[in-house]
Amino acid sequence: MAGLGKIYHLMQEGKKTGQKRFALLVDPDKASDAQLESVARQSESAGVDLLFLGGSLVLADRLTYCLEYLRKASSLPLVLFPGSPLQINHQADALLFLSLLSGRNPELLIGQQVISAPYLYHSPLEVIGTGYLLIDGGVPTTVSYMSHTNPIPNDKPDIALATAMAGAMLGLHTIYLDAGSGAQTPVSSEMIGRISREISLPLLVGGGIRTPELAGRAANAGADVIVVGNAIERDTGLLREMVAAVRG
Ligand code: 1GP
Repeated sequence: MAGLGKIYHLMQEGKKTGQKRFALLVDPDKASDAQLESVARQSESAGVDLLFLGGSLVLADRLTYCLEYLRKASSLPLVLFPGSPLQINHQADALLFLSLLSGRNPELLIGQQVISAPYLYHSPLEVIGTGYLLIDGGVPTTVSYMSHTNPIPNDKPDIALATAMAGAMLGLHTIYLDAGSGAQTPVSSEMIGRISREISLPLLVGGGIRTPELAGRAANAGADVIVVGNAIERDTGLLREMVAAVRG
């Protein structure tokens, strides 16, 4: 097993020192060549720390292409955020090994992980065990539909906290609160704060973070890694301001 490495340490060190990390999510389905080019060109100078790749439903077979493109054009770490085992690819640097702890669908709690484990166990990828919590973002999201699970209500931080505690005691390495791509309402500051104060694992937060203000709010509330997809897909020009807001 490759074990944890520099990507996890970046997150862990951020949690310890309060230095926030910004992850830009690239959806391989939607990223045109022009977008990949602009992501590669702007991300490093804007201060992006990590490039995440993946989606809860991928229709086109473009993951390898996107990885190869970004590998050549950027020196940022490439992290898979897979919606299914079909999105495992050894050309990335790391993979978030997700267990959908907020749901009660055994396939996504452990079934898919068992299927992909023998392949991942001997791979060079840094595999980061991640407790994945889907939070209600005000609109039905692809991930909620595809996973056959109900998200945790946004105004029930206690449920999210108890779930994150279970993840921590099960030995996972990070907790990811996701309101889902295109969420109307991002994860509440109260929920982020509760978990960040109680749980010593790096906390990733994403979904519906469309403005620099919302990004700054998530960071101030206690998110260690702020994940943004849609907003930058629509307007790469926002990148610099978003990262600056996260850095505070
Ligand atoms: C990653 O699903 C999010 O956690 C990304 O959400 O596309 O709404 O930024 P957005």
